[in-house]
Amino acid sequence: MFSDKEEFKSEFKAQLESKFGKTIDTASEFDTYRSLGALIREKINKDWLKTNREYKTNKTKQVYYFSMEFLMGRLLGNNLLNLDVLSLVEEGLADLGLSLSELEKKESDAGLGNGGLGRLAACFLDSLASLELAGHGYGLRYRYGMFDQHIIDGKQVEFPDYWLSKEFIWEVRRPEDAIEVRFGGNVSSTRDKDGKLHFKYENYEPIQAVPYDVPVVGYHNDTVNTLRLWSAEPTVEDTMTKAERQGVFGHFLDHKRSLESISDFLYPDDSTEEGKSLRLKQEYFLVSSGVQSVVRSFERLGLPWSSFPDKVALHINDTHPALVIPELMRILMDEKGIGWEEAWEITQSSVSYTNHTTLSEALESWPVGLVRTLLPRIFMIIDEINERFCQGLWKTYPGEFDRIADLAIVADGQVKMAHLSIVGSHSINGVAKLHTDILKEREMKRFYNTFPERFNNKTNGITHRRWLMHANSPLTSVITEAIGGEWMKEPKQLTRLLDHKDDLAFLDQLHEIKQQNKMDFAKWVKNTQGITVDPNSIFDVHIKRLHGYKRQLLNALHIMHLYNELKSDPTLDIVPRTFFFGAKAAPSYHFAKKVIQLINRIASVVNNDPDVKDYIKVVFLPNYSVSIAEKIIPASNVSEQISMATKEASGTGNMKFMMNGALTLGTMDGANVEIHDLVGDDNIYIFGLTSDEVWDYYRNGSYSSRTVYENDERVRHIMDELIHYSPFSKGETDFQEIYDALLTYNDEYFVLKDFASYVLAQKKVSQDYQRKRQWNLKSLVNISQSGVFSSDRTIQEYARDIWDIQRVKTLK
Ligand code: NBG
Repeated sequence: MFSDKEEFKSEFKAQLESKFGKTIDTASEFDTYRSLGALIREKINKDWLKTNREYKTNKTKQVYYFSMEFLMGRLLGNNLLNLDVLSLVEEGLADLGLSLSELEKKESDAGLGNGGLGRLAACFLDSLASLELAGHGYGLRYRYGMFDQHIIDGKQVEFPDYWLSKEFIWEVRRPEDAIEVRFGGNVSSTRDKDGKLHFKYENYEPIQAVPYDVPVVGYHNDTVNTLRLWSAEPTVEDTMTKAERQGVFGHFLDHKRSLESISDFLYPDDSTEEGKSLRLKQEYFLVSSGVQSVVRSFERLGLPWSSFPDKVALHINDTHPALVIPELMRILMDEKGIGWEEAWEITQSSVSYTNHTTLSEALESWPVGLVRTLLPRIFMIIDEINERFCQGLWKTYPGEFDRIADLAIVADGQVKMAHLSIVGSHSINGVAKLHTDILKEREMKRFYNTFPERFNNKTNGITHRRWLMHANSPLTSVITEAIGGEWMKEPKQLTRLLDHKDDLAFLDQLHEIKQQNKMDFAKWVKNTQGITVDPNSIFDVHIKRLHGYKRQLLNALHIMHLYNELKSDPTLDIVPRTFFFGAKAAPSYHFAKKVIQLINRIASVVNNDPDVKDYIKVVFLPNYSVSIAEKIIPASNVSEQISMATKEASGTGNMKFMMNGALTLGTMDGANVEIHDLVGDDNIYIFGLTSDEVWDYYRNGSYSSRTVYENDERVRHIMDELIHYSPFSKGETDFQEIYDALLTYNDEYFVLKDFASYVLAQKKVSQDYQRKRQWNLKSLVNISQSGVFSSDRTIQEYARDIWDIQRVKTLK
């Protein structure tokens, strides 16, 4: 790429002059960032071309990962790392008086996702390219990403995130590959002389899908895959006819705006389905442009249709892109003249589906009327899939009306997207062992009994390149000094760190790195929030979307309890702690916003009370994002993973913390169960109801939060503080809603039930933290076991079991 630092420097300066007409002295930071980006892009382009050529020449099977979300974060640093020029560039820039980390900040944090699901998609892309696998992402190029969160008067206020206002240097617009997507209209049918039905789609509204391609660079190989993001634009013909017909330019502008709105906003909600027709439009827009473009590429190979599944895998990330199934059927039948049975065989063998949640409110279903109006031909196909599926069931289970009604894709006036996804794909996977078991034994039991061979588990993972090597380079160096560098390509080798468990000097080094990371983070908190935090206190971190089941509230109530304890006994011996929170609430999720308000209220009380402020501190970090995660995780001691058991499908934050040496305080939920299995009881803090206990309570309906309130004086105290006069309520009714959710409505997420065991677990954390050496050993055990959670392992499993693809070596 660059033979040495000097070559980089001269190419960089030349770039700055030729592209931007600037010199180092006259360029703004943004100019320097752009020209560095442009230079790196030029280098990437060569490998990008080569990779694509190679895939074409060898007719390599391609995976297309369809996802409504890709939470990419910033790309510059990671690209430099993967290209093996990170330190060279860093040093070269330093020679020129520039700081790479400052330039990195100039890049917008691409927030095209809500949380775990979108970040998983981003980690998967990194692993696909790094493992030399031909896998690409298909998503939407939202003009506005995840909203920008501000805290004003202690409450969340949302601002639009216009991330494209700064040029996104990595994307390439490809108008030559644009695709027409059609909405509305009607379908007529005619029979030919052989009696075969032909469908004609008429009076539809056409919209152009224009792809913007983003290169995805593999780690120290020459593979560059593609993230293709589609943007909605009016078609030229449509624009002309509308403008002519209406004769009014103003109308045309309205029309243009309404078409473009399809790719305007990311829906900022990962838990409830808002049932908006715009969202359905977005989903079909992604699916139709994506599948059409995949079919186009396949046709260029000149192979028979029957080999489509040998060359193409279409993966749907949750049910949002489930319309891939009827869309592929439509193209194969209506455009390519293939009969139903063959088209179905091709579709089912190509499509696979990942389920990411069992929360019933997140299961997508669309009113039949809406689907029929917006996508008339697609609806006909879904209806036929449903008919045929139900007839098949009737043969296997004659007379079992209930079972068939339960499994149907179209029922009660709704199209059930999970059912469509299961019926139309050859593989259905959950994202952690417990989650997959819950799918098989409970949520999707009847489907599992019908198609047991389709169900499988793929425990999530995270890319260790971004989350350890890039986010925590001091730790990376120390690990490499101790065990050599093979772990970077083969993260399971991290287990070799266990050979150093008795090496006191090594344990001290781990400690020093953590301390330094904490100091750096404390500085950042001071600069950005104006809050002074003590790096010697325990950094206890709860970062994730705000949702009832994730129980930020349990953490908050515990802090109120600590405060009460300290106030009643100022001599209490307590290990100083800083509680950090980062969380966005969906704008329409009222309760979640109340919890944010409560956390901010607690922060203002605790941080300003001279009796307690040296012992506990609470920091709410506004606008939590991938970039903030990269800063705080390496500085964390305690990782809060305290969802109510059965509710968190996997969690992936838990894996990032563990890999950076933080200890998990968590319930036996999601992938925490697997973390616990790996590190053992001594190296994790488990508390709370287990999933079986939760099911038991559900079954016998015997949970009463009121009883907990009556029997636990601590709980009573806190609850009363929420609504009666106290420093937290300030005599207002702000938190009545929280009180009611917990007591009047019997505490849906068992917060009060798990309170006592959470307090105990937190005590144990404090005690153990004081024994520095043991704590560092626990930290080491966590790092050593984290290799399993590299997304490389996850992607290898998908490649082998679901997609049936092999490594391709990109030729030099
Ligand atoms: C989320 C789950 C997480 C899981 C991620 C990635 C959705 C719908 N689900 O537990 O809540 O880690 O998916 O699989 O966003």
